Amino acid sequence: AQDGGKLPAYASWKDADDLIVHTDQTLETKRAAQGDALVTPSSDLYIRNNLPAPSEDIVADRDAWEVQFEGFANPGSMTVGEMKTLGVETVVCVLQCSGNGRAFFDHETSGSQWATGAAGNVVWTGVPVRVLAEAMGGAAEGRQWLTGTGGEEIPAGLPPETVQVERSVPIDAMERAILAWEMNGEPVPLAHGGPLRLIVPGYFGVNNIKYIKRLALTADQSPAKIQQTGYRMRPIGVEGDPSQPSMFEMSVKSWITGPLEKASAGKVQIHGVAMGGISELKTIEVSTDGGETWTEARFLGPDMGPYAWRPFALIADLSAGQHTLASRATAADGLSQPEDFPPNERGYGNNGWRAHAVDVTVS
Ligand code: MSS
Repeated sequence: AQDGGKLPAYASWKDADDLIVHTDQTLETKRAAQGDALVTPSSDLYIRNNLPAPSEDIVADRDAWEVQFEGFANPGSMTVGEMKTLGVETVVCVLQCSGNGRAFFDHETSGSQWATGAAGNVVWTGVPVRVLAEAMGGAAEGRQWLTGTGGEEIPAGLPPETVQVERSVPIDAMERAILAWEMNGEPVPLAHGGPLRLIVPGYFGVNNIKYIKRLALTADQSPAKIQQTGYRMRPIGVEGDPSQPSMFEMSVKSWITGPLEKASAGKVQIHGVAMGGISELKTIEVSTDGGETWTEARFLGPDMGPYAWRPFALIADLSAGQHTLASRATAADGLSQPEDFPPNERGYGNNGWRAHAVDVTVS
């Protein structure tokens, strides 16, 4: 990773000082930059592309972007302009890559070494998928999956299913999914999937298809590699296969964003962000002694809904010396972050509190 490296052209409008450039396709938000922000500014939000981003041409006339709808009683195509007349809803949710926290595993993993910064809290506005489904007469018979297809050009000579970004999620997710044309109050930037993006609140990043060109209710999961064998939770050394859990629902998680290295002895404000995953957040605790003892911290600011993150803070009295600061969130469903999350082949899903702890020198 290059600190403050050069931003790729399609993301040149971002704040280079707040980002780590892993590759042209993977930019991470610095942990300190995440701070105690309620909403992640678009200029700081991470990027993860499986394929090169499409050309800016696709956002020249946003309302003309057309999506193919299949698997409904009355299927067909619709433009963004037409969708805007059907309904609108805003949802705040955490966008987080399946591999966020990968860098904290002890075993070697392929893929970008994300620490905490492949995640952000984002405001999305668009039409609910259930409203679109109603307009098209509901689901055709026997449909089990909501399948979205990305609008990237498939490089010539490659069989589409090997590279196409196409993901299926269980059809129930349709109740809260939206097709979004706005992000943080502005048209969705190309880098984040404009002109139109599928948002599945509570689900890992990979399921939130950018520049969506087809939305289908299907009987089976997509045949794409990214669905069949990719993004599967599997033991180290084991190949991906469809019987393994797919990276769908996110888990409860939190991390401290400051202080990260140094603090002055006395009263110190320890802050960070916490998310419930698929469930609402209940409590957040902080430890200043590496998990021996825990104190309940306070959420800062409003609750922006069950899929949003919440900044938190605790004022602690810290003596000079080394302190290991950790945070542990508990969701309304009763689940808490585990001390350690099991290592797995691709380094997915890490929400272990110990791995996310920070060693701070107090003087
Ligand atoms: N979409 C599309 N179309 N393409 C691609 O590549 N990726 C994924 C999602 N979606 C893609 C899509 C992923 S994988 C992620 S994380 C996300 O997206 C990210 O986002 P942004 O906006 O941040 O870049 Mo992992 O689980």
